[in-house]
Amino acid sequence: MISESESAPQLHKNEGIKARSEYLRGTILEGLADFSTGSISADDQQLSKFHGLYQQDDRDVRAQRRKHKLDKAYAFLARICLPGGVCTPQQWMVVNDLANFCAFNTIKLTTRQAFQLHGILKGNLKDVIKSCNDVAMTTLAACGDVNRNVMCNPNPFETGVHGEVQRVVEEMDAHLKPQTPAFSQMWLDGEPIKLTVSQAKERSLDCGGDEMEPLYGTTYLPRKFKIAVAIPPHNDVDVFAHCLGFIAIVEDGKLQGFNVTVGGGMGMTHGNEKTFPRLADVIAFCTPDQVVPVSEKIVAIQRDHGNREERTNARFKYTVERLGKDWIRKELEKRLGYALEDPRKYAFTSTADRYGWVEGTNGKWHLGLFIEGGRIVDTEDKPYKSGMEAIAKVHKGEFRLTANQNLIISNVATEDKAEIDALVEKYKLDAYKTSSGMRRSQIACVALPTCGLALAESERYLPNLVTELEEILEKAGLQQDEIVIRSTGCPNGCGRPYLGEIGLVGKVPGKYNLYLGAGFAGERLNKLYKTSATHEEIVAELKPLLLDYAKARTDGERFGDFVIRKGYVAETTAGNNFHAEVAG
Ligand code: SRM
Ligand code: SF4
Repeated sequence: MISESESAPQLHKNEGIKARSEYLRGTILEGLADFSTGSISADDQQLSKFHGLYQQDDRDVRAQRRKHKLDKAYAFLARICLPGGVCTPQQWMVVNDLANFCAFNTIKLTTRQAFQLHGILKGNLKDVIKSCNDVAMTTLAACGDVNRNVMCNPNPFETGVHGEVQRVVEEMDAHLKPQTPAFSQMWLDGEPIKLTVSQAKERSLDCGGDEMEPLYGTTYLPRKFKIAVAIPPHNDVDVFAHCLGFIAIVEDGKLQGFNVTVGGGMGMTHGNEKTFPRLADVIAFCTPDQVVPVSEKIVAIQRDHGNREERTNARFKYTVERLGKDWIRKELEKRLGYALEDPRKYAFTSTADRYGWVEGTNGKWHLGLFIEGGRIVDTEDKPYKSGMEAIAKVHKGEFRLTANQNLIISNVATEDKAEIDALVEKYKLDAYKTSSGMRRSQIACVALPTCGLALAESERYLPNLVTELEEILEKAGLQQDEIVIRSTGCPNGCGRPYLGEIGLVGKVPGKYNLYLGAGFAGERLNKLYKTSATHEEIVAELKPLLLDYAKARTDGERFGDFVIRKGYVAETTAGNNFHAEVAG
């Protein structure tokens, strides 16, 4: 006979850590006060993520320190949320000044429109969080098993509805923030968290959590949760890579509502067939007023039905895969208490950013800058950090971080354009004018030296690979062609590599799995083309394909479509259970 304890499902240990943490307090503060080490306890490392903090160590000096019997060079990463990537010059200056006190002296613009500061010593964490809160930015829920920074198409120039959509994003972001008082008590001396819109103003009390955490309860979500909002024709947030997505439907210049997408995600584990990237399914249409309730109910569905035993299978994409998209829609409608309409027509053309000056619908101007790897740092030939500081001091509009790790200087009056242009040129921030189409279409995740999960280089590798490929592109006359290339140092997918027309995923130092054939508009995953390829092998594999593409492509044909038409890789179908390890 099976005893009760034998038959009861074994919850993942993180479930216990969350449940015992008193709403995310744990013993983080005690750990930070212990200056005999730069680290905190393993359980607190899990909890600190909910506060936007990751313990890391500088992997470049790991071996050397081990040799000298020294502790690892511990420091923290702080991730700072910016719903829709919108940031004021004042907020930029705060992040800029904080970066001066971090070991790496850099600002990282992330693939989810947030800031990252690497190399913060534990004694400085409170100052970082407090300084951010003073200007209405927070690290709360930038990471952890909760909803994260809500993303939004960052281009306010093409349609008058952008402002409306951004407001919906900010409301949703605020509504889904954890309510724990621990954050304010621990970091802000009890002061309230300042957000762009008032937090949780319409939160229904019956969403199934408890009094302290009405939505999340004591164990929060089984795993991280991500939301993005796209405004067609631009899919520059990669909406199908998200747990929950909203596609704006604009008719006659008016925002009608949004198609709702569920079950996207990128992460997988090498060799584990139960893990795979998945593109989201489009399940329904909702009005602008319904967005916040829909997001709340979907998050609650994942809270109640997500897998809490195996963290590798706990993302919402696996819940959707297991229960089916029709079940999800029915359950969503049951919880909402009303039916949703069927999805409406939409069309995406690209996942790329737009560079250079564009005039907005409001008569103001927006300058899209290319920031390689999203890294704002001063180097001898590219003093980006000083340049952005100089721009932030004079700029009267805002900045917008893009999901491709780039930056838009937004809402510039005609008479101020010349001043911005002069600064952009002075500080060499004008790479968008001279870089090749492939370079401008790249994403590289952070990887080494800070990421503890990196198996290979990414941000420090991809630019060099592109430089070498540029020789081929030049010969082939493809210099200006946007060919989307993305790399990550491991299969977790932080640079959404499975949506690259060319995707590279680190296996071991110096070796990558090479994927080909994603759709240019982000609606088709790529396929594995070659495993464990060295740099030389990657170049050798890509060279004939690029040359063939230059010769044999049809009018307007994208590289990702071409490699499928020519049979180099097989096609994948959007939204299907897709295992990226299975080559065509
Ligand atoms: Fe990520 C973990 C960096 C976007 C999937 N990600 C990490 C950590 C925190 C490593 C860790 O857990 O110790 C990385 C910190 C590296 C460092 O030193 O900075 C890290 N992820 C990043 C960023 C900074 C990459 C970048 O270069 O921009 C992005 C920050 C986004 C943000 O502002 O919130 C980032 N991560 C993503 C994305 C892209 C997206 O969301 O659009 C994904 C794939 C989409 C998805 O979630 O399915 C992604 N990150 C992961 C995963 C795999 C999750 C999974 O489903 O298995 C991990 C590992 C984990 O959670 O266990 C991870
Ligand atoms: Fe680190 Fe892997 Fe994410 Fe790159 S993809 S940042 S290596 S976890």
